[in-house]
Amino acid sequence: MEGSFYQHQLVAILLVLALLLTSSSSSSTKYFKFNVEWKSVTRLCHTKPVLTVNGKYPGPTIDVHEGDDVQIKVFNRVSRNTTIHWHGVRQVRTGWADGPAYITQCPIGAGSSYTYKFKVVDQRGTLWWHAHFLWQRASVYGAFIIHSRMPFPFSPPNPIQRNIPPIIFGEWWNHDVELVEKEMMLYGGGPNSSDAYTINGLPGPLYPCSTKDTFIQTVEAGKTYLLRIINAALNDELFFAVANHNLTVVEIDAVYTKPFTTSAIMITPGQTTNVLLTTDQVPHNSTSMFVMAARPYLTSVFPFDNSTTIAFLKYKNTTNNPPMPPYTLPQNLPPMEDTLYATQFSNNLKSLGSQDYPCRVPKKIDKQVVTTISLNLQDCPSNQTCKGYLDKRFYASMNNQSFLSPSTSILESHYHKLNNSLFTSDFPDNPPNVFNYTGVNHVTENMNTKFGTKVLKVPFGTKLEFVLQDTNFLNPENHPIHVHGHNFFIVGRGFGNFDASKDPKGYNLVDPPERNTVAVPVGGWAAIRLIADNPGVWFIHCHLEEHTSWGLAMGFIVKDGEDPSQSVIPPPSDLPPC
Ligand SMILES: *[C@@H]1O[C@H](CO)[C@@H](O)[C@H](O)[C@H]1NC(C)=O
Ligand SMILES: *[C@@H]1O[C@H](CO)[C@@H](O)[C@H](O)[C@H]1NC(C)=O
Ligand SMILES: *[C@@H]1O[C@H](CO)[C@@H](O)[C@H](O)[C@H]1NC(C)=O
Ligand SMILES: *[C@@H]1O[C@H](CO)[C@@H](O)[C@H](O)[C@H]1NC(C)=O
Ligand SMILES: *[C@@H]1O[C@H](CO)[C@@H](O)[C@H](O)[C@H]1NC(C)=O
Ligand SMILES: *[C@@H]1O[C@H](CO)[C@@H](O)[C@H](O)[C@H]1NC(C)=O
Ligand SMILES: *[C@@H]1O[C@H](CO)[C@@H](O)[C@H](O)[C@H]1NC(C)=O
Ligand SMILES: *[C@@H]1O[C@H](CO)[C@@H](O)[C@H](O)[C@H]1NC(C)=O
Ligand SMILES: *[C@@H]1O[C@H](CO)[C@@H](O)[C@H](O)[C@H]1NC(C)=O
Ligand SMILES: *[C@@H]1O[C@H](CO)[C@@H](O)[C@H](O)[C@H]1NC(C)=O
Ligand SMILES: [Cu+2]
Repeated sequence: MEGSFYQHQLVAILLVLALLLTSSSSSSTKYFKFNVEWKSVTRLCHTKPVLTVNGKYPGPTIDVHEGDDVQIKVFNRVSRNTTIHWHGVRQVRTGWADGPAYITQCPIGAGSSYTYKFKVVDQRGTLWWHAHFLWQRASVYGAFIIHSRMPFPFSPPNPIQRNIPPIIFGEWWNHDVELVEKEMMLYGGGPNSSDAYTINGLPGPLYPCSTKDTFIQTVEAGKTYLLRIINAALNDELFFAVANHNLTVVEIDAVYTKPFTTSAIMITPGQTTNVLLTTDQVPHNSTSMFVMAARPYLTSVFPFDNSTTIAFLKYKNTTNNPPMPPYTLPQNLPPMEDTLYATQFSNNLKSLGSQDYPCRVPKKIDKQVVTTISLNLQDCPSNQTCKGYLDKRFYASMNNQSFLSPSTSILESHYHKLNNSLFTSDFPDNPPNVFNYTGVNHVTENMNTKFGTKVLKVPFGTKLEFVLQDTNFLNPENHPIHVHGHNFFIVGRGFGNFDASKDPKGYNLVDPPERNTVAVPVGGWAAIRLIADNPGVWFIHCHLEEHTSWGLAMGFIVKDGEDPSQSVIPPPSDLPPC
């Protein structure tokens, strides 16, 4: 009797212990404080006030675990409005915490604060955060790392070294970025190009007065490192390569991929890519530091920053003679116009699709929306001089709609069922005019757009396909289209015009890549599928900031479902007012 009592007690204690252990290893709430503040920063011998979080450029890294509740108190200490977006975090039912100004919230005013509260569900890997107000993300950005609670599904020969900083690409302007944007919108021309690309905020030694501002990553020989790569540049897609080292892609946008080894990657603004790098070189005095380089993947004929940023991978325990100019770029870095490379790279991306991480691509759809993504030329107001092409001004559109930001939050309007004509739910399902989208280069014909705040509204659970069709208006370009609140599957891509009778036959419905930002091929199309299972108001837009400013965007409303668990949660009490 006694023995069995003790046994029961022991079992009970063990159970309690087990519960404690599981609960401590499952979810918890992680708190962060973000102060948005100015910081004087010098690069390329130019000193200017830079908008930062906590005085850091780039901003602090957020580390959380899968399943965690996250609370980030953002205190706005500058005389500007601001918001922060947690790029790629799905925000299930918590659209209030998504961040795009006037889509899901009014901005956080000067001297005010707002606490973003959300849960990180069924995502693991590297994402990032950035300001989502005007062009503030030029300097207000950082990594958002979600640590998995499950073992890494790949086992390279060496144990994986994870604790090295992410590699974040950005752009630096010697002058005030706010003015660059203002000037662009005022005169209708293209924006001034950045003066440098940066790796972790540092331009590297290929720029004037910049050698001391070079990122150096120290590694040990014979190991395998996980590099978390983020493109936070405003307006440029980038190629990235490391001299003498191949990269094995294992994850994109916080979703595992089938591993594939490549000599370089292409990454658009908005995307993240995790790669494994094995330090298998035999370092000696003259090559103990290897050049890591990023430069644009270019599809635009307009002026742009065509420079190259470099950093170094430095093997430990070598003489480490500092590398001397001239620096040799990695031979494996693709040329800037290498669309073939970019295409092959994108074609190699596949979902892992394992038992633990199944690929949940919708095999059938309920609705298809075909939309052009286009640059436009708008006639210049008669009292103005415009600096776009042919004395007109640039705009951009989806299905010939240039998105105008409303003056209060669409999510609030939708949630409270306000009839304040803030937006209309009639985003066209198809291009209003059918023409040869990628045929002759349209430059002089009527290239105007319509202006408005149009959203696509679908019932909860809709299995949706978007066909994103580039056009030759002005200049075909590779556009990185980002969807908030949902990941999607890239089931097809191609050049020329999407052919509804032929192209769906070639779709990959087995292991298409899953991500939150797709590079739509230059002069081509991409078909993406998603399940609209996250109720709320979401922004869909080009992640080239200049194109978003010109209106290459739309709203996307997923209605509440029948079940209370399929509805937007009530707004938090500290939601900023307009
Ligand atoms: C943009 O570039 C032009 C030409 O170099 C210059 O005059 C202008 O001041 C620049 N604007 C900004 C905001 O840097
Ligand atoms: C990278 O991979 C390619 C193709 O698999 C191979 O030919 C090359 O030798 C590799 N380079 C390095 C530095 O390992
Ligand atoms: C490396 O440098 C050291 C000291 O400068 C020299 O003694 C050694 O011979 C060099 N080794 C190689 C492989 O160049
Ligand atoms: C970058 O553009 C400038 C101005 O158009 C040009 O002079 C220069 O040669 C270009 N550099 C590269 C590396 O293409
Ligand atoms: C590097 O040098 C340190 C100190 O001399 C030594 O402890 C370590 O084992 C060396 N590492 C490698 C990879 O050689
Ligand atoms: C042009 O005219 C419009 C309408 O009268 C006015 O709002 C705008 O400020 C004027 N723009 C310039 C540059 O003078
Ligand atoms: C919203 O307001 C407009 C204009 O006042 C009106 O025409 C429309 O019927 C209203 N819609 C609803 C759903 O109340
Ligand atoms: C579109 O224009 C291109 C280039 O002129 C041509 O090759 C193609 O056949 C045209 N497509 C259609 C559907 O007319
Ligand atoms: C877009 O809308 C404008 C303004 O109504 C119109 O002039 C133009 O023809 C339309 N373009 C296309 C491609 O539908
Ligand atoms: C900040 O946003 C509020 C709400 O939209 C607006 O009323 C105010 O004018 C903005 N202030 C600045 C400095 O842009
Ligand atoms: Cu774009």
